[in-house]
Amino acid sequence: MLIFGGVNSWKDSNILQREEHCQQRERTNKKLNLKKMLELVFATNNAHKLEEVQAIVGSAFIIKSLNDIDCSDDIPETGETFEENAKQKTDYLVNKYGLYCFGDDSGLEIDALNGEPGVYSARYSGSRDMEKNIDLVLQKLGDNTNRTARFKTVISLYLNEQQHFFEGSIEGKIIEERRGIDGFGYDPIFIPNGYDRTFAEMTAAEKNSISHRAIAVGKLATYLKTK
Ligand code: ITT
Repeated sequence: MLIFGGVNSWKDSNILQREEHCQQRERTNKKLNLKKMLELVFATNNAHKLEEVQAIVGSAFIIKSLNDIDCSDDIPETGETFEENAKQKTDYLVNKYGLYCFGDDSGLEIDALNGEPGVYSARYSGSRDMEKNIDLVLQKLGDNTNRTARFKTVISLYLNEQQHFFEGSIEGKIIEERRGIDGFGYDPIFIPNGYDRTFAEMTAAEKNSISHRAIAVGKLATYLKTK
């Protein structure tokens, strides 16, 4: 009986050890699950924007693209403001996939064109062809000496059943001819105040340190770090 008792005690301590291992694994899994909450889907099909945002947010957060979740839908953007459009993007992902996510809407507002192209920036000329969109802006501005403009971004975040907005903008001016080959969109014709180079003449790091998106994403990242 003593021997059996001894074996049983040995078995008991083994079971206790295994239980301790299981609890340890559960604690680790819980930590990993908490980390998983920092995986967010960015509702965009624009690879440049995804790169810019990942560079600004850094490695503390895992940003997944629509591609990563096999979403090839053309998410509607029918709002009249950047805020409405950004929210439309996150609403779409929340309703269809139930995912924590963020989406942005950005664009260029030119004072002499009454805020155009604004929410129509991506398809100002009727197509996504940026050569045509820039041509149209330059043609509409003509030799108007009022060249003031700004890029704006509004980010909609859906996290923990709550909706948040983060905004960023950068003032500048529209020049008469394209300059530079980096960046995307209207970068070749936009010079931010305090600089003498267009966004397209800056390195990605330079643009990311001052851009409308950098400001909005910076606010998003600061908020996420509190989570
Ligand atoms: P998604 O909707 O898929 O995210 P998009 O290209 O439509 O990609 P936005 O709605 O945010 O991107 O921006 C609309 C347009 O505004 C974009 O296509 C560009 O032409 C212009 N734009 C936005 N951010 C810009 C930037 O940093 N530099 C130059 N142009 C920009």
